[in-house]
Amino acid sequence: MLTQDEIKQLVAQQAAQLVQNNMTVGIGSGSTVYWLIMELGKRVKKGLFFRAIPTSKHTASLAAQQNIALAELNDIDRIDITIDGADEIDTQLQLIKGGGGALLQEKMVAAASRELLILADQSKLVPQLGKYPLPVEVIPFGWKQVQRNIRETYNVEAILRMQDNQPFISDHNHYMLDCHFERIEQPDVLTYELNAIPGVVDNGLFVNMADLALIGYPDGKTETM
Ligand code: ABF
Repeated sequence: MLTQDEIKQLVAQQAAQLVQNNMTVGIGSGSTVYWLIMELGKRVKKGLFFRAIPTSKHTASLAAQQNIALAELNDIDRIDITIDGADEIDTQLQLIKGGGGALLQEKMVAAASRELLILADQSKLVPQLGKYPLPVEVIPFGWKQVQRNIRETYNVEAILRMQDNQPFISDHNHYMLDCHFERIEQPDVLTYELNAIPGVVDNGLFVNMADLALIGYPDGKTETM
């Protein structure tokens, strides 16, 4: 039986084969994408050339270490494919993302892509989104008002993410509220409602964005959905 990390490596190896010469590729963030970057690095060593649009500073740095050419989102027209991880995936391929704190750039890169492929081990599959706390990225100014608004509107805990006893700061200098919805009945409605709250930058619901998910299982099998 494969460990969770071995499953992540397996799906990353398969996904890396989809990248072809001269493509522009969005590269997600997280522990599954780490393996993707390592695989792509091996292919670059053998002569593959593609442009990567990273979704976080961490991904940019890992990709640069693997001699992958980086490009700015502002400098390209469309991204051929973005390959990323997720925190939860439901049966309709709706996602919760942002556990790693990079949801804003991940969503902007995904939105500029012709195709969004999600890589995950089976533990990410859920019948309904919401058990994983939904990250909501907020402007630090007045963040407590946003927290109060979410708590009172939805009767859920909205907890300021901390790191080393300080508020977690995203790549774009925002805070993150992790919102314990438990069950999200209508992701499409919730994403618009949350983003309409003044002070919210974006939230981790990716609705109707993923085209395909490559899921790995402990027995070494993979399936696309
Ligand atoms: C990323 O993948 C983030 O949105 C998410 O938090 C993370 C989780 O996946 P992994 O298990 O690959 O670290 O895209």
